Amino acid sequence: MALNPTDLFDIRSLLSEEERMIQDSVARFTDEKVLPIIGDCFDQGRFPKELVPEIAAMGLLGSSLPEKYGCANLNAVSYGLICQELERGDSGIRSFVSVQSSLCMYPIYAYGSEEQRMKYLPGMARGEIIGCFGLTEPHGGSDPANMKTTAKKDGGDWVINGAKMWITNGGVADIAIVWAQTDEGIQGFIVEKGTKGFATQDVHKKMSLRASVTSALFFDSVRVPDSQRLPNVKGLKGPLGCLTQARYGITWGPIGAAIASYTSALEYAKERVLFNRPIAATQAVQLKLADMARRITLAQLLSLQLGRLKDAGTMQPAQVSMAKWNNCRMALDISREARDILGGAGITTEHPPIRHALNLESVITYEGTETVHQLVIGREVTGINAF
Ligand code: TGC
Ligand code: FAD
Repeated sequence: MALNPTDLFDIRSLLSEEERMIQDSVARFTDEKVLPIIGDCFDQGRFPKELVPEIAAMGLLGSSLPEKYGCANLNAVSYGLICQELERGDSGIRSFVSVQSSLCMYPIYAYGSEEQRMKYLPGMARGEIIGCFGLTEPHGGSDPANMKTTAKKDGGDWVINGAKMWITNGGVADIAIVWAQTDEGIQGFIVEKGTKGFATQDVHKKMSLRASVTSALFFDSVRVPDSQRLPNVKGLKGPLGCLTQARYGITWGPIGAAIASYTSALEYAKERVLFNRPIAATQAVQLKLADMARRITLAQLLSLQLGRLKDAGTMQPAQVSMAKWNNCRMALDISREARDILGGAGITTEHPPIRHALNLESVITYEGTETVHQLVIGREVTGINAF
């Protein structure tokens, strides 16, 4: 029996019935709702906000959190499959879900008070409250310990000053999770849209993640009550703990982008006839396609094992770094190579590879650049910090 070209090792057989069902329903959503519009959204630089209610209704926001907060309580592998199928559509759609789930709902759940959880999480699960996560600052995102944004205690309030840069969802968000330096170390604050002194400005001229909103956030003596501070974490481990959640999902997402690019190149190569034969019949093109299939298979196995470790409660941040590095690099290389197989046709958004390749330039940079993750692995294996 012929093997499935996008699942050569029958990795689907390693999934539970429920995991397969979730993957299929998100795949259907991507095929029916995302793919028909996403090329135009990318061309127009438009985030398709109209998809948010359906994404929420499917239980994809905060999907790993408990039902008590209106969430689906799914396991880590299911969250990974959700990311994979959404990013088969576009990295921007997966980014929206990653930020809402892992970077905004997760810190409220993990570090927030019960009042904060009840106030925000059910509305966020319904997609009625959109969040953004402000960690990166204009002077350098790789070294967040060196943050300049401050929060000073003033009576029962906190006064926040500073700026954040490259913030996904910033301009469409109703709340921002903002990380600021305090006298007691880095702490997180929930700042609501409309709070005096809080402004956002969208980034334009992007050549990547064009179907996603990216913004700068400005804080000019923004006053918030202590009840908006996340009470249960202090120090860099707070935001880094959120990044571990989001990076985990990002190990899966690019597999979807790679599958979309590889499938597009495979179909094209079988139909494109040059020198009296389809280019798929040439050794040069077969080598490229075989290499794509090999790298996708390895990435699938890496993320699935990572998910099983996460579900077992034993996943380590360095393992996430290795998978984020490997899978982003794999997807970026494959989407560029797929673009090449399409020749001139590959340069327009009529075909997905160039859109994915451009998006993946962001995905390989955000949530820790490739170099940052390589240095995390270097530190893990040598015991020497080289940052
Ligand atoms: P370091 O000394 O290593 O650690 C400080 C404290 O944090 C703990 N820790 C972690 N905790 C959880 N998860 C992790 N991955 C952790 N890594 C470290 C660590 O144990 C320590 O705790 P404690 O209790 O001892 O204080 O910190 P460092 O300053 O040496 O930094 C290390 C480095 C470079 C790896 C870190 O700064 C880093 O990861 N930099 C990259 C920053 C980054 O990834 N920014 C992403 C911003 S958000 C984003 O891009 C969203 S895009 C989303 C989308 O649109 O989809
Ligand atoms: P820098 O940190 O200035 O890095 C520049 C270069 O230096 C990189 O090549 C890096 O690998 C290299 N480098 C860094 N350290 C070392 C070292 N020790 N040795 C050798 N080389 C090194 N941030 C948020 O907080 N929230 C968001 O929602 C968010 N969304 C984003 C969306 C998009 C589309 C993009 C592009 C970024 C987003 N980011 C977000 C920011 C992202 O996390 C940062 O861009 C990233 O962490 C890198 O920071 P930087 O851009 O300042 O680059």
